[in-house]
Amino acid sequence: DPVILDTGAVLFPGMARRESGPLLDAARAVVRAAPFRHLMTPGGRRMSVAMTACGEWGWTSSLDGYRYSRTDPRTGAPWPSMPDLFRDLVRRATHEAGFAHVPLQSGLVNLYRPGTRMSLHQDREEQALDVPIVSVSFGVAATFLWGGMTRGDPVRRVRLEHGDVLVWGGPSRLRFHGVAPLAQAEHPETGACRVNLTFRRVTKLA
Ligand code: MD3
Ligand code: FE
Repeated sequence: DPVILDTGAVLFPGMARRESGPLLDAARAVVRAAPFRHLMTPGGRRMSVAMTACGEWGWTSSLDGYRYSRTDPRTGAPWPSMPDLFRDLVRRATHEAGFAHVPLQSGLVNLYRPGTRMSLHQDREEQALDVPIVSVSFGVAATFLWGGMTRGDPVRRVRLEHGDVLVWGGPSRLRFHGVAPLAQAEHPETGACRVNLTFRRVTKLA
């Protein structure tokens, strides 16, 4: 059953667990076409999360800033298309959480190895802040850091497990969030890793 974490933030524990094999296979196909890479932050740091993307728009970062690109900057080719299995899951989660608009323009694939973390940040490069973000977690469980509207606000720790699906909309869309360093652990489907899929709408609603 869904758990309301906060206004607009709905957790569906294990929603993607039954289909994790095919979903992870689809993610591997994306990674074959657009391999994982460690992006640089505008501040000159190498991100410990390895990333790639699928769909119409891919999120990238470099010394020049954060941006969405229609093509993989490594190759100039369009990002791999978004697998139908991803679309179906995102539609289902978005509707069950009660939102009207489904975030299907961008699918980010994040790979966490032991020790990988994501520091507190806001997702605000998108022009459709009224459309929720959907995220899906696989493999080794992580501690998600759920902050407030300013960086210094207190942070809640939420465990994200294999197959968990989260929808973040309304006032939760702009909260600071991050991921604590991944523990050394094993999962039968991903080994020592955690894989996170994050879906967004990038452009303004017509
Ligand atoms: C809450 N990824 O890619 S997913 C990111 O686990 C990102 O890889 C984390 O933060 C990860 O930007 C968290 C869950 C998530 C994604 C976006 C959010 C939570 C969010 C945007 C607003 C509020
Ligand atoms: Fe984020």
